[in-house]
Amino acid sequence: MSPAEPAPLTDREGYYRRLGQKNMAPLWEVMKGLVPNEPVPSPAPAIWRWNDVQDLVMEAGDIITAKEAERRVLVLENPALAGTSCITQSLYAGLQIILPGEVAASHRHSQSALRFVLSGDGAYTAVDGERTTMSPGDFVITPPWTWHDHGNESDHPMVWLDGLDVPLVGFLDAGFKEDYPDDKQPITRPEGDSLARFGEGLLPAGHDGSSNCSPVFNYPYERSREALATLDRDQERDPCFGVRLKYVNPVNGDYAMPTIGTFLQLLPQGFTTAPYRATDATVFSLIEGRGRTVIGDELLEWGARDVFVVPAWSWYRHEVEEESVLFSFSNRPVQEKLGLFREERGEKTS
Ligand code: 1HN
Repeated sequence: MSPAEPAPLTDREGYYRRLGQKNMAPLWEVMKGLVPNEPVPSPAPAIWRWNDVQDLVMEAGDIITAKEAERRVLVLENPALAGTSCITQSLYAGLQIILPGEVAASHRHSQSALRFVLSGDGAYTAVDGERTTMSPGDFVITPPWTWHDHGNESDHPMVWLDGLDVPLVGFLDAGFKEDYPDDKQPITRPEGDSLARFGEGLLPAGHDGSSNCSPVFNYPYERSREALATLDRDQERDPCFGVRLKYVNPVNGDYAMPTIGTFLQLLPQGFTTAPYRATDATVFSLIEGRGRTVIGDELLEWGARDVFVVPAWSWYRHEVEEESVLFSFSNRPVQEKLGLFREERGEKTS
């Protein structure tokens, strides 16, 4: 047999077995899967409609206390990633419910977390010594390794969307967690302190600290909604995004958190976005409006408080029935910093 001829298959199998015994494997059998020509996303498009899940979310309040659960959350698990607690390959999402009088005890972890309030008014999150009272549409962050607890001193349940980089941190084997000795951490600054210091287009004179997380930890919907409405008046709408704003760290203009990028966008009534795809699988949540998103040949109809996910590198467009405001998050900051992020715009279809 000349050296150029491939070995018979049976010989290969025996060879592969002997490789396996030495913890080795032939790259040529797996290389196409390891290095695809373009992303082959494993998550599927999926939607959790508020009307479908609201009763189950409320029922969780009868099933377990916030104290026993530590966090009473229903994980939004991508149907193509069953059993992994992932909504995308790198992100976790869940719906958290906190009932009147409850406290979700203070802890901290390496994972970054965001809340986007869907329903209820008046519960609070405390982050590193300051409380913020939350309302629907508010975007709240919990930077890595900051103490945080939640409480509800209002007289109705509050539900919010949690987004965390749990799968990413797990992949890196870099996660730590610690419980605070008491349920509530001590409050050392008055409510509104960080917004006054950092959230008014001003910085404390002499401020020279820089951090990869925003010192603002609640971006109230009232303000961001008004900004969108003002900008929409001049009708300068991006064909793919309508009017879209990025939540930023006011100290350096970067994303509010290092691993999760967040946006808020307004899509006017009757607007259809131009096709778009990007390497960051994205979770969307509606705070107001009604419409649908077409992802490849899938169609997701959505309304207020629904949550849906668009996989990476999948063409999609939004078609808007009623003026809509969409919150979204993805791992885009990570991809940008690693030089991996790519996006592509298609032709406008209407
Ligand atoms: C967490 O700490 C919270 O603090 C919510 O509210 C959801 C999911 C996984 C891991 C930690 C919270 C979480 C979480």
